[in-house]
Amino acid sequence: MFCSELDLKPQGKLTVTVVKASSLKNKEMIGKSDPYVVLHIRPIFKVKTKVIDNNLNPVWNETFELIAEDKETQALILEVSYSTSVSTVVGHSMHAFENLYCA
Ligand SMILES: [Ca+2]
Repeated sequence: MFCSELDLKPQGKLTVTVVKASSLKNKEMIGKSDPYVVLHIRPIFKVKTKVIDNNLNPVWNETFELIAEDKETQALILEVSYSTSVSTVVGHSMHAFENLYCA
């Protein structure tokens, strides 16, 4: 039987607050890098914070709600990127749901 990813039924809603990052590496020759965070559980539902210009210790304090369909196999992915002409991911982290409070 064919079962596509789209058939997954939501199991829970995850509220994530992206607070801040610190001591990011500067990648710009002039000025400082402009970081933002992209987060997702499934790659087709990505959300992102606003870009904070010229700050290597950015504070976002932005809250997102993400839907999790399968807490056994899915995880929360967070990626810090810099806003440039070329997209560069400078760091990412993955959080298995057993380590998170899932409402
Ligand atoms: Ca900049």
